[in-house]
Amino acid sequence: TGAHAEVEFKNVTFRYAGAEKAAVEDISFLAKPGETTAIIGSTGAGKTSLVQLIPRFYDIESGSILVNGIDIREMKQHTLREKIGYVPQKASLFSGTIAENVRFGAKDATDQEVMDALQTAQAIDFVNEKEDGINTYIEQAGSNLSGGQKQRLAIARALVRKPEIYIFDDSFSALDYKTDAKLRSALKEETGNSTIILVAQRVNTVMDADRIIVLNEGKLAGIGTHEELLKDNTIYQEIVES
Ligand code: DUT
Ligand code: MG
Repeated sequence: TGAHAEVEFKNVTFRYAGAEKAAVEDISFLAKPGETTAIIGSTGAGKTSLVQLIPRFYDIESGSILVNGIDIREMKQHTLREKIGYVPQKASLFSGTIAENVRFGAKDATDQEVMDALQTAQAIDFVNEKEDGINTYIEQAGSNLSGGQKQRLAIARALVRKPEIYIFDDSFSALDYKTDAKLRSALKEETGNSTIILVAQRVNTVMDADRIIVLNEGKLAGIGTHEELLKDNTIYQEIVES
């Protein structure tokens, strides 16, 4: 039910201007609505580069990226980006209240919608502990918040937009294991038929994903569930053991 967006990569290769080596090389996969597609790989593997191709921050060199079967190069940028809730690896908050920061994702969101997004993002408890709640002022773009608190506000900012596609680039890395698990389970419950694309470096964060894409030096080293990859993917096994 509702709007949904399937994301398909078909033999996608991407190179930064002037770079000798492709950052993303011949990648194909399908991310389905209502499911979580995780991307794991060591630092520099190309995870951020790959997900930034979806909102078309960069154009690819060859292959194609399709959203609901339509090549994103044939879509209006506005139409494409409206579908996407992108939480960048370095979440940036601005000096202003918590509510203003969350509402940055959707200007006309009501206080209740802001609260609901904070609830799903597992941020409501620390926000409520503050005297001014969602009207608490964020100093100097976040100097009075922890890294994990900032990440959760950035996640709430994406949630309040109710996009068809969520992209979380390492957005759980500063969270403890318990909060990480609670957040992922709340996301599953609250995001309905949206497509979730989740980048991570630790196995715990990707274990329950419907499919895990293993990236290694820009190339696809495997796709499967945790159990499947654990059985026969040496790169994944190395990540698990590290
Ligand atoms: N790269 C550039 N220019 C950029 C960004 C990255 O040349 O503006 C290179 C560095 C690296 C490759 O692209 O060799 C992939 O980088 P990316 O940031 O995509 O890797 P990651 O998997 O997201 O690494 P991390 O886990 O450290 O975020
Ligand atoms: Mg990255």
